[in-house]
Amino acid sequence: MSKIKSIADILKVRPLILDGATGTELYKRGMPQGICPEIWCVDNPKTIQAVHADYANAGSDIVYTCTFGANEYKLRQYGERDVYTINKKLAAIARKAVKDDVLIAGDIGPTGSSVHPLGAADLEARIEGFKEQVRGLRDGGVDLFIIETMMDIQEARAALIAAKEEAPGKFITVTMTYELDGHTLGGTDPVSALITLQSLGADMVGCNCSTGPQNMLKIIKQMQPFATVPLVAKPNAGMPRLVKSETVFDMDAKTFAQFANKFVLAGVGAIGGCCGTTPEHIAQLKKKLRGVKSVKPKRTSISAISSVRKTVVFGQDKKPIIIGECINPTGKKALAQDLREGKFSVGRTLAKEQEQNGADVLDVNVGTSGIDEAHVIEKALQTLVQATKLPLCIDSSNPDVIGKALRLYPGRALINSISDEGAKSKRLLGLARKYGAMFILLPISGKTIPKTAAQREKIITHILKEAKKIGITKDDILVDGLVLTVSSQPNAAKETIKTVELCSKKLKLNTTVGLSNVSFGLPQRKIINNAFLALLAKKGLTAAIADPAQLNYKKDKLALDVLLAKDKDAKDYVAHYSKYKQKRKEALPKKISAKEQIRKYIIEGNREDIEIIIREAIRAKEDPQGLINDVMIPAITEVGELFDKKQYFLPQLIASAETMKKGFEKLKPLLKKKEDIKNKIVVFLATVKGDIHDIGKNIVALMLQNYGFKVIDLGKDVSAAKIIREIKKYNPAVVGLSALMTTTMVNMKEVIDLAKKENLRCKFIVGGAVITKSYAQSIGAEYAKDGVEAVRILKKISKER
Ligand code: B1M
Repeated sequence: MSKIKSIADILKVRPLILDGATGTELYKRGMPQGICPEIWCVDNPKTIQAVHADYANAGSDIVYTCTFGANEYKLRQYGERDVYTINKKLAAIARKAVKDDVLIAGDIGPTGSSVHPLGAADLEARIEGFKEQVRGLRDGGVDLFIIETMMDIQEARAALIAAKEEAPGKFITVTMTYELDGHTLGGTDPVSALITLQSLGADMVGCNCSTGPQNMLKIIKQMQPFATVPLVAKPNAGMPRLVKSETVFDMDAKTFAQFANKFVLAGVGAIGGCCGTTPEHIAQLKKKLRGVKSVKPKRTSISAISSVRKTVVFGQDKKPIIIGECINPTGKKALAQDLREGKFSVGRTLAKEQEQNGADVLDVNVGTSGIDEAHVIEKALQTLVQATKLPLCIDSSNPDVIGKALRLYPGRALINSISDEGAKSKRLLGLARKYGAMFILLPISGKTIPKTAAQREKIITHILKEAKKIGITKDDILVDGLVLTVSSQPNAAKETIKTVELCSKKLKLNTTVGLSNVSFGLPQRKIINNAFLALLAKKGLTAAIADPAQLNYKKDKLALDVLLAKDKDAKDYVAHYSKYKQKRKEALPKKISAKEQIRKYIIEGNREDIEIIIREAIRAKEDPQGLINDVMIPAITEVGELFDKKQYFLPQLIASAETMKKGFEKLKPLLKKKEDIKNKIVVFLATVKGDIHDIGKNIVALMLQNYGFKVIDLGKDVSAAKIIREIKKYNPAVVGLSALMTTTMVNMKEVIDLAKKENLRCKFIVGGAVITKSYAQSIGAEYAKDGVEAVRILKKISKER
């Protein structure tokens, strides 16, 4: 019996026990601080072997290889490039450390930077990077893979794709790490992460690190109703506490193990410990779980799609899901023109409008003449994953475009559509299976459009059979009811209604329709469309592809729910309509000023259009400095507030910062020199160690330059040692330090203390959002609230010299 079978077999009977923390155990046993743990373990195999063996003896069914940071990005920081060999050796070390009945999991951790389209790192490069690690682990003899502590859903997908492609058939587990607010740093909620990862082929999904068992249990409970795979929990030994600048986790083993049964009842098939846990924690877990049976996932399939930040569940017992149809260049000149120019601004606006108008999912079709569709879909996805929360439906007649989009899309997408077209259908079904996408089944065979529901049934059954052969379930499909035009074919609507009824009642399949076709050629199409939707909804329609702005349905539904006492205390109705006026205003904006547009673009993170609108503002004689001070800085501050309120997450913050930078670069040459001071003193500027915020520092630098000061910008994340080295070299009169975080402001003191120790005579000015005058005084520096004040202080210093 293969080991992979045995994992699945054990899971049917009882929960698996994972290991506990590795890092803390290694430090306890003599690993020095500040080195690369993976390289150290290769050089000191006995220590890591003892850790593995202790966990196995304590009761772990699975131990993790010590390869959490053994990826090319992290190893490179320690000058090591042979990723394959390090992983292979560490896998072999783990294998040797434990008996044969203990499984070895090849551990893959995050690299520390987010992946396109959520971050800057290229997806294919990241997949290749992980593949190197997978090859090493596979050849070193691991039984399964564990992708853990992921913060960016796209990086988790990259690692999962790498493991699936490089080690097909191996059991793969993926665990993400969640903040206390229940989201990953990238803003993904547990259900969306689960839907995305289980459909992409993870055999177990869950969470590790970040929280103690109590909070993690809440996350697992959210996932359980949607899980088709067993869940995994690897919590820390309680919440971290800072004791004398050291992080301590102090939940004792017995208290920790009290949670074991609760986790199992919540669907956990594998449980272990993360930071701060020890072999004793594992031994206590083992004791608690003796004789405990596993709880099977409640379902084997699910009709749900996901984006980075939202899941949409389809079901015949629910109101129809609205798939917004407007991102389609057919008949939309502005969108087609935009796509030809390599832009996606119109698409962004259409996405936002449809979301405001009540769409649940967005259909994305970028097929038009004169473009490379595969290239354009990438641009569209990049914009849409930032601009909207809604999951996407990839709409193209070209399988290459669909393949590219499914690989890149950081969620579970819906494909529009697959019909009976021989080799093409086969290829599309294969893509749906590989990337775990749902798809719309279009009951058309070849070029013939079947007129009757009975003819359509034959095609549906045939495609269904083909799909089933490769492991696709009924729940992965929405059947298109095929809407033809009633003005030319009087029975068309009746046959669609019959098809929908047949699917929902007899075949037990989800359905959708391209609603507006029905009214083609008739006046007041909206009336026909809405009436048709109401008829279809009664027959169990699951979804409708439509322009949400043209639908009364959603509004009628809200009213009906109040009248039929389905909306308790009219909560949904009030929530929707109390915001309604404001929403309409936003949806149909009057022509807004360039200044207001700049603000909007920074808040939206619209990198593509910021330069154009800044050009427009300058043409309208706006003052460049005023644009920075009165529009752009308040806008990015507003972004910070949204981030604070958890309405924005890191990807949105990054997009806004990049937009701000792009706009700032455009304005920079236009800022007028204010005056030339004869005694041009030299000023250093730097953002301190650990802090990468540099927008404010760059603005201060520009202001100082415009007043004639000679500025040497040392950059961001600059260590105290480097600043001191540079001071010694260039002897500046003033050193300006910037810090934006409470955690990094303390590093200003380090620089000033070091300068004093070295008897350096320069003066210090400090600034940044978290800095106060009293803090500046307490560390022996002058405080500047902003660039203007920095100029004033420097003028004073110049005069004194
Ligand atoms: Co982040 N960030 N960020 N961020 N970010 C803040 C600072 C934060 C307040 C957001 C929030 O939670 N509300 C918060 C810090 C919380 C705290 O400690 N109090 C925060 C966090 C937590 C983080 C991360 C940890 C997020 C994460 O990963 N979980 C991460 C940190 C990474 C790191 O540094 N190690 C992070 C990352 C980022 C981005 C990379 C996405 C991006 C920075 C891009 C870049 O700078 N290249 C970013 C941004 C844009 C912000 C906000 C939204 C805006 C900062 C900004 O540019 N403001 C910010 C929220 C906020 O401040 N409201 C936030 C506009 C700028 C003109 O103002 O820099 O204050 P400011 O500069 C002013 C004055 O302060 C002064 O003059 C400038 C002009 O008026 N000034 C000086 C500044 N330096 C001076 C020096 C002087 C004199 C005056 O003399 C030398």
